[in-house]
Amino acid sequence: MHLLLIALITTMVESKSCSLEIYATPDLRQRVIGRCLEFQANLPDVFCEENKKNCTYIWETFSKGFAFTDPCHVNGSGFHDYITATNHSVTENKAIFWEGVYGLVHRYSNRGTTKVTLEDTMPGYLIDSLSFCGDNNTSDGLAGEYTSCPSYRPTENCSSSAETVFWTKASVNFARSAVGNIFVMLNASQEPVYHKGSYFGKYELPNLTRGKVTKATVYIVSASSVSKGSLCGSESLMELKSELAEKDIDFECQENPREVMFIYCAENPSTDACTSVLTSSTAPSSTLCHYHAFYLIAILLFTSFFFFYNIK
Ligand SMILES: *[C@@H]1O[C@H](CO)[C@@H](O)[C@H](O)[C@H]1NC(C)=O
Ligand SMILES: *[C@@H]1O[C@H](CO)[C@@H](O)[C@H](O)[C@H]1NC(C)=O
Ligand SMILES: *[C@@H]1O[C@H](CO)[C@@H](O)[C@H](O)[C@H]1NC(C)=O
Ligand SMILES: *[C@@H]1O[C@H](CO)[C@@H](O)[C@H](O)[C@H]1NC(C)=O
Ligand SMILES: *[C@@H]1O[C@H](CO)[C@@H](O)[C@H](O)[C@H]1NC(C)=O
Ligand SMILES: *[C@@H]1O[C@H](CO)[C@@H](O)[C@H](O)[C@H]1NC(C)=O
Ligand SMILES: *[C@@H]1O[C@H](CO)[C@@H](O)[C@H](O)[C@H]1NC(C)=O
Ligand SMILES: CC(=O)N[C@H]1CO[C@H](CO)[C@@H](O)[C@@H]1O
Repeated sequence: MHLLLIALITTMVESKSCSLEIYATPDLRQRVIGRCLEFQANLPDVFCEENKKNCTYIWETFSKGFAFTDPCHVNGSGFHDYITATNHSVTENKAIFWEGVYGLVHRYSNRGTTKVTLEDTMPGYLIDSLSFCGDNNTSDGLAGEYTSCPSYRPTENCSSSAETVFWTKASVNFARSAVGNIFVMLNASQEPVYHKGSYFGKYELPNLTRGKVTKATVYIVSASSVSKGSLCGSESLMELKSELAEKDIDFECQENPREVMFIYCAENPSTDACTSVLTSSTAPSSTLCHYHAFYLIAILLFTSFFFFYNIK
């Protein structure tokens, strides 16, 4: 019964979310305030009683950034107070930038545990995947449930939508917060793999701080198995390397790194890249198994010896 209900709800939700995708997110205020409460509740050590941020105030700083604005002509300075209100430092050596790998990079970052994406920080977490824009024809100045909003991806006719301007500001702020080694996850199917016009190329890389960021490790993820150097040595990656060098940032590049592929392959086990990762991993892990077995047997013998000795 329960299973049937869950299956029913899932199909309802799935079929509905597709048709609503282009529309402004309903209940935007409640969702942002709810996420703000949840973000702080998940980090009780950081947001202890005296450090608690006012979520109503945060919502106000966010919504005033685009309320009553023309959907395609939003002034970025409107989000300044929101960024200031939610801003926090990012743990050294943990910032990860990305393009074209939304699901994978967030499963890998594991809500800021393994690495920290913009969407794991407070400014990004509260707004992640929401669709919003202004409207002069509503009482609060925000687009209602059945109004469509221009995407976060800038287009020729709509280069300054609320979402584009918001994510630009948030990306610039995130890049400025990065310290130490940074990581960049890119998708091998995108042409070129590193694109100068992407959010990373256009807003994040130029705003990394020289001297504060010392090294960039690029992870390129491909569904097919990669011959060594074919992606890391490509023209666009060489361009990225030289752009980083201008900021004295060392460049390292890895194709289908194992720590990322184990997560990717859990969901895509039959892709070429995954069959080779799983095969190549047997050598070191089997040695490990031998050691484990050895210790287990030793411990078993030892404990059983004492067990029998005590009975006597
Ligand atoms: C939180 O912010 C709202 C809106 O700015 C304000 O009305 C309210 O008094 C603030 N609450 C606290 C506890 O400071
Ligand atoms: C919306 O209304 C505000 C205030 O009334 C006005 O300044 C602004 O130009 C209007 N925008 C559009 C797109 O009509
Ligand atoms: C954006 O707002 C700031 C401050 O209100 C103002 O100085 C600037 O001229 C505005 N920019 C545009 C493009 O309207
Ligand atoms: C955000 O926090 C970082 C790190 O603490 C700091 O360097 C930066 O100046 C802050 N930015 C704003 C807009 O407050
Ligand atoms: C890489 O991009 C392709 C094409 O857009 C997409 O199908 C694939 O899911 C992406 N890979 C990852 C790991 O997100
Ligand atoms: C909103 O727009 C509709 C049609 O464009 C118009 O009929 C209505 O009066 C407007 N409402 C307000 C509050 O301006
Ligand atoms: C942009 O606007 C122009 C003129 O209104 C139109 O011809 C063109 O198709 C639009 N381009 C896009 C990508 O929507
Ligand atoms: C401080 C700084 O370098 N800001 C830059 C961030 O990136 C954008 C886009 O390249 C530049 O316009 C800013 O000047």
